Amino acid sequence: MARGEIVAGCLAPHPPHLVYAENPDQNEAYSEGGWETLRWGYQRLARKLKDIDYDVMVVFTPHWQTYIGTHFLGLPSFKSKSVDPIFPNLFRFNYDLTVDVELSEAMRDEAAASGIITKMMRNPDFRVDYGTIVSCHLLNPEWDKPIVTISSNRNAHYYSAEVMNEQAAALGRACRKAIEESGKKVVLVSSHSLSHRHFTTEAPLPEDMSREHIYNHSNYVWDMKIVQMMRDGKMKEVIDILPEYTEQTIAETDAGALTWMMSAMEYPDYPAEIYGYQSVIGTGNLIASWDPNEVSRELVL
Ligand code: 2X7
Ligand code: FE2
Repeated sequence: MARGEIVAGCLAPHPPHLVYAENPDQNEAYSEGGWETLRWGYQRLARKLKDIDYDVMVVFTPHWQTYIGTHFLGLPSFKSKSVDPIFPNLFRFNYDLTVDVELSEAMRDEAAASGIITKMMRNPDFRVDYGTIVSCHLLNPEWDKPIVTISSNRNAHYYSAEVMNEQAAALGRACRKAIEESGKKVVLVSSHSLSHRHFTTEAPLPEDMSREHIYNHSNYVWDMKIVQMMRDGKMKEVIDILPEYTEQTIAETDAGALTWMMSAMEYPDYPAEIYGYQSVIGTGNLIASWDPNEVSRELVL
């Protein structure tokens, strides 16, 4: 069997606003659009992924929060309605997705062997979180590939952002090993915003773009620093300063997803592809991709 490989890594933010703005059949709410910079960036990245040969998308999400160990989806399909707890006005999405249980179990086994507490989610009534659904829908609106979701163990809150960084890096190493042994081609998805201070009130029309802007200048400067380091191929350095960045901007990197993905990809030293940056209800959101194949790697923006 050929060695499995990670064929791309995507930073894929999940504000439900982006799905709301697209008006897909699966979502019950109706919008007049909005947040085009991010949506057009997603559309471009989704087109690139169509040209990449891959078997499964593996998503690490901040909105499946587990306090004892890291959990993995463990049934071949999940079907239900996902309602955003903060924005039920925007996101009531009917999903019907398939899971690569074999790869999920292999990653769990490898993580467990490295000393990480783990569990498979085998409850058929489990509701898949909106982070998974938003990122997967925007990267692959056809939903024609199986996924695996990995939960966010809340080390950052129980211990510290430094402990989270170490634990998520260990999980990344274990997942890489499992992927290589599986023989599969895998797209990794790190589902989250960058800076994460957000407004506590919403515009009467949520998609009124005259009301949208970054929460404060400090968050903007930090986000741009991180984007520049990604462009410069300095992912080890980004992960090293992540605890400080996370604290200063209340970044959603607290979940461990970016650390997990970069560790699994062995800290790329080549430039990230940048697809767009825009605020959503004040948070900073970047769409980026790491393409290990230098033939298909592009300078996008
Ligand atoms: O989960 C989110 C988020 N990360 C950013 C913005 C708005 C809503 O939901
Ligand atoms: Fe979020």
